[in-house]
Amino acid sequence: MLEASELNFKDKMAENAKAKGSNIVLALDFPYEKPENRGILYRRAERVLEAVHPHVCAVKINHHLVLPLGIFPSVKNLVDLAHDRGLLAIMDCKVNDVGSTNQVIADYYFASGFDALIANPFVGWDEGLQPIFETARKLGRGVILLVYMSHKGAEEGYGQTVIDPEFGGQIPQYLLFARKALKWNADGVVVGATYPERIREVSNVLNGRVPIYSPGVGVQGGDIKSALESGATYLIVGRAITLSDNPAESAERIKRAVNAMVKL
Ligand code: NUP
Repeated sequence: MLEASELNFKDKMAENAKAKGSNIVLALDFPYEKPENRGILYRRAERVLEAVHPHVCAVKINHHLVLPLGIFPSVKNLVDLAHDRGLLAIMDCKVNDVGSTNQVIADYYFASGFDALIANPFVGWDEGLQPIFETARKLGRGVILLVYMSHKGAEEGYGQTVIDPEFGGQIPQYLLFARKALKWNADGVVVGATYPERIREVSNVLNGRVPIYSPGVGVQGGDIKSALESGATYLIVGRAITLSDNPAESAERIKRAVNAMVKL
């Protein structure tokens, strides 16, 4: 039976960022490895997590590790390690299906200890994301919504112009998603650091009530300063740390750069 927690995920993240002096979420991503090299991949992930944990407030795991390693026991062990080192753990599974399937996805990931899941608001509330929001609430876990992704094609979906169902007229899809994040009481939204102007627009809608997680700095071309100045709360950073020759040093350098610009 899963235990409910006192603080909600949003508040836990804010406290953790302050306590760790870092708003960086480590994306624990590595290139493809053949199935027979699963052990090497696991040990590499463990090593990077051990080295980098002093410089980040959370770790984000996705298919890069879940597909080759499986959640039980390997990914769960990494989540336990993250918790032991004082980090929160986010599963970037981009929940995107009908409610009954979303429920099973959430049950497995929450059972393996993840503190929050990332979900795609395109599937809507009724028979979509409602069940996972309800489960997350019961357990004190979080749901973070994709609002504008960091890649080039993001505009084709998140940037579509749609009819505003409440007020009429035209509105970009991502601003409707930002409104949904408020209405659904999401614990965060994802907006790519590669689109600082979108971060600013979303931030104006959210008005500090929902934190913005921003991936895409470094390898994808996003800039730390413009993401932060536009309103990003947390930076999600993967390859600039995980693939560097010295992950701890790279994470520390990014943390220092961030801390010179924002007060946590
Ligand atoms: O819009 C998004 N962009 C993005 O890169 C939403 C995401 N969840 N991500 C994830 O963030 C991506 O899957 C990867 O795990 C991480 C960014 O990694 P990197 O570009 O810093 O290596």
